[in-house]
Amino acid sequence: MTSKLAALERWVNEVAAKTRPAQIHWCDGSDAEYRALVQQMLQTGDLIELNQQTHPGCYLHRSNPSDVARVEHLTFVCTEHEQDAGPNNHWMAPADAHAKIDALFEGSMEGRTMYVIPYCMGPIDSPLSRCGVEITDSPYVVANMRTMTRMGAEALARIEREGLHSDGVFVKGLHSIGELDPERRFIMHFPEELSIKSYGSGYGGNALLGKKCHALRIASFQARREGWLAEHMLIVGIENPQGQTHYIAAAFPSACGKTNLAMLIPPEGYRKNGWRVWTIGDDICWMRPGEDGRLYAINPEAGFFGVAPGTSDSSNPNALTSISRDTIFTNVALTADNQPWWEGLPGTPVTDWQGRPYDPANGPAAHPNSRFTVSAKQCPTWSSKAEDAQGVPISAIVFGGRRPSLLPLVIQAQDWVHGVLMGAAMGSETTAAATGAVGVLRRDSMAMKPFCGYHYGDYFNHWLSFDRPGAKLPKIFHVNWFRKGKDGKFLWPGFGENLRVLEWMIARVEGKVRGLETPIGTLPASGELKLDDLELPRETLAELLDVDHAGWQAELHAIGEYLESFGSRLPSRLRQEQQRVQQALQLPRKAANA
Ligand code: GTP
Ligand code: SPV
Ligand code: MN
Repeated sequence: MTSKLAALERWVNEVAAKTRPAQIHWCDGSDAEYRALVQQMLQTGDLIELNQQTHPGCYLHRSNPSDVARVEHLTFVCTEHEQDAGPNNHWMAPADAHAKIDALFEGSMEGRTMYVIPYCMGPIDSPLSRCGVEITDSPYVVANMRTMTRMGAEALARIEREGLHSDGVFVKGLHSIGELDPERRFIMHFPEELSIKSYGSGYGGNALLGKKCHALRIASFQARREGWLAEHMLIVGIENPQGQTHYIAAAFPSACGKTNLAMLIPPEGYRKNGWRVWTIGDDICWMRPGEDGRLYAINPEAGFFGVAPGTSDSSNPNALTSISRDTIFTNVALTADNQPWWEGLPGTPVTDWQGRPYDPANGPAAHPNSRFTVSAKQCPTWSSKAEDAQGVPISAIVFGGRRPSLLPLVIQAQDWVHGVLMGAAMGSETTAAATGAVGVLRRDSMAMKPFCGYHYGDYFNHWLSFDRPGAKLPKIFHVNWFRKGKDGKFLWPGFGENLRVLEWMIARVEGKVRGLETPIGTLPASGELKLDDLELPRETLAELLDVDHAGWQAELHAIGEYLESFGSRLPSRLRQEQQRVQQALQLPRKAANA
């Protein structure tokens, strides 16, 4: 198979001339193709068969130990003008970037197969979806892209249809694992050309180009031009006992709880009363205003590339059920009978993620950023609305991060502008999802620090622009599941219990509870959070909902300094909002939460 689309055919030929593969394979996305790829990877050792009795269709991939996470310091946004990439991105001039990475691609596929992967991000028939083609020399990437996107013949047909009768564009992504040498590794984005070049890594977001590279960095750039939003958000549907469903989109930084919230299982009392939770997406959300003024969202992905450690029957049974068959595991440990294992599961590891006999002296058995790749359809709470071409209407947008102190369990923004400030001000402790130090507090506006494909100042402005006549915007909230007590333990039980907080948000959206107004936003008033059957001491709740004025004054000051780092592109409306909250904090305190 080749393509009817001359532009695609030409690009594939150009890449082949440079990389000189032994052969070219156009991926059709069929089962037969997947089976053949798996067989081949079992032979080369790229995949290891897991216990087929307990885990049918499951395989383990061990990546190079120097290639286990995204590499932000090697990730570049290459716009014509440096200013357009912003201080939030590493920048290189497009000509220099092309020259640098093209030199690496020279002959890089010699002796290998070059795979051409047409894919669609979002339902094939959705006007919100966008297509791309990834060229790669990694069969592991092909197998993962097949699960994570709508890949193959149908996507190619859409690309050809769009290309033939308009100036329909597809995103061009070129990837080679190269030598897997960290010294010869770059992830380059050319948003103005709608193209990506990635060399030297075979891992997750560095290599599955449909995910962070396309669906966030390139898409955020496209979205700004076209009037929509591409966000690092889960999408979840909360159905109340009356059968009404509210859809919530939530932005948490990497490894801060998106997959878990998207697959939440209600506490027992809620289940008995008829509450249900529906999963639409766990990582990426594309939203645009519909004719009725509401924001409609799709999940551009078709699968989950989820964090394995911590996934257990008590934290996330839906994920555990999803990954009991037909799953690719990356960098997990093994038990004596060849089952996948990670910290948080029962049982005992005997082989660590690098294939060595397990020895606690070498650190955790599973890599902290070990992952599973699984089709979303295998999730017991997968919503049929996830395939809806129009998307789902969003009632609430939630921001949140790992904040051991200060940030209360939940706050509601007083309006859209205040909500944009809350998102812009987000901070979180870093995690193992990217290389570098873990547990360091950094600002991560809208959880997009590693993923916004343009200047954050312009991005904040784009967010503000949705507040216009006729818009029926979602309410905006900020949550913190990670507040710690003096003993260093989490104060809030989290996971399924988070539904209690979502219920309060929905009550606010529906105007059913009054809340308690404070200078930093609206918090649950006494008795509004339903805590039945939860043994949460009164003092703990008080601590979770406390507003420490002195601490917040310092926080607002730090937020102000952070915003100034975006210089003249910082919308003045956002600066004014920061000043408004800062001044509100200086007024004498109103009556405290009784
Ligand atoms: P990416 O896929 O990297 O974008 O991560 P994610 O945001 O989907 O994070 P995920 O849901 O995989 O959670 C990451 C880690 O946070 C896991 O170790 C979870 O156990 C932990 N976690 C998730 N939700 C909660 C919560 O409500 N409370 C606490 N304490 N930990 C949580
Ligand atoms: C993240 O780091 O936010 C992930 C994993 O979802 S990766 O696909 O590697 O970006
Ligand atoms: Mn993510």
